[in-house]
Amino acid sequence: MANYKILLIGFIAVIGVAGFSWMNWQVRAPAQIISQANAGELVVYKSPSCGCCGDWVDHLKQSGFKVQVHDTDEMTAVKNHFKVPHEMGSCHTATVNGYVVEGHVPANDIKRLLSEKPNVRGIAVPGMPIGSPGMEQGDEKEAYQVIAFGEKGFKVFAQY
Ligand SMILES: [Cu+2]
Repeated sequence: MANYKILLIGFIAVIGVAGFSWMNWQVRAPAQIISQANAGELVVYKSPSCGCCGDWVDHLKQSGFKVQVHDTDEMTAVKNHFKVPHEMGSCHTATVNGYVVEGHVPANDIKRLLSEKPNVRGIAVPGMPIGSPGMEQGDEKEAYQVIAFGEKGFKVFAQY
């Protein structure tokens, strides 16, 4: 009889631990993707198959930025984690010094963001405008804006 009780308690314990681990995994899944960054370093999250994202990373490196690249299929989770407004969405998401940088933002605007330090969550180039860094297609150039976003809403940061 005593043996059954021990078995039963053991069984319940195993189920409990498994259940807790599963819940924990569910909650922590997006956070496990998120990486720590050094000061001034850009941490870029992109899907492994995104070509224009890689071209944007090259643009940043050529502009003197240190870049850490993370390939992930969980871009929706990443954008939710960094509270990127839906209408600001693009292909890749990056962070630098606590700011969010969404989409094909020119390196000079990131430098300006870091020197002016405005009270915003981040800056974005919504969509994927042709002619923005990483989206070059010959001489073709679409007009686009860099938008600052945060608690106070949206503001045009730069215009091209
Ligand atoms: Cu892109």
